[in-house]
Formats: sequence, C-alpha cells, structure tokens
Amino acid sequence: MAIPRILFAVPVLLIGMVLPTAGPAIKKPADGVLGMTHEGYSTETVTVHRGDTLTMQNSSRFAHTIGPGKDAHLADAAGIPVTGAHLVQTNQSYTTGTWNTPGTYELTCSVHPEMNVKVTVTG
Ligand SMILES: [Cu+2]
Repeated sequence: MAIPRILFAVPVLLIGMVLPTAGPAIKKPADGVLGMTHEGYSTETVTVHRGDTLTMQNSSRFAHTIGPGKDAHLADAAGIPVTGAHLVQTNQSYTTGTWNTPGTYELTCSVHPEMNVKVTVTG
C-alpha cells in the first residue's frame, strides 16, 4: 500500500514554518514591495492608491501563510482583494488583486499571530 504524500508534505511544511533553513540568499524586496520578516511584515501600515495592487515578498527564511484577517485568524472581507490563504516561502512574492474601495483593511498570517499589516486605500 502506498503511503499518501501528504504524510510527508505536512511535516516538511511545518518544519519550514518554525525552523530557519539553509538555502538561497534572501532577496531584499524592491521599493514599493512589502517585505516579510520572521514573524511580521516589514511595516505595520502600508498605503496604496485606489486601483493599485500590493505586492508582498517573503524576505525571511520562514514560511508564511497570508490572507485577509487579523491576529492569525483568516477571514475574507469585503473590499480586500485577497481571498483565502496563500503560502509564501522564502523569496517568493504574492500580489493582491486591485484595491478598489478606499478604507483601511487588515492582512495577517495564519502561522504568526503578531504578523499583521493595515492597508490603507486612498481615493
Ligand atoms: Cu507568517
């Protein structure tokens, strides 16, 4: 009987979330790209203009699972052009959809409760 691959994938994923791993050099996020540190975004607030997207890059050796919400509780919400959870590993980036509604919104990481960023959308 074959052993399901998930029995290997889940522990590897969990190890990647708690232990720094050797690997390629960390790439510094480009200007305008929101970075991700060990347990946080590189800033607590970010401003985008209506009609813009927001690109985030994992500039750490820890895996992050990002999405709309706060304090590690992911919850889709009106006005946030991100749905569900998105795994972002070292040096990978994720770009949101277009922010169309002015206001303030929150993104978090389901693995790191202190990893929160407020996104302000200006008109
Ligand atoms: Cu995280």
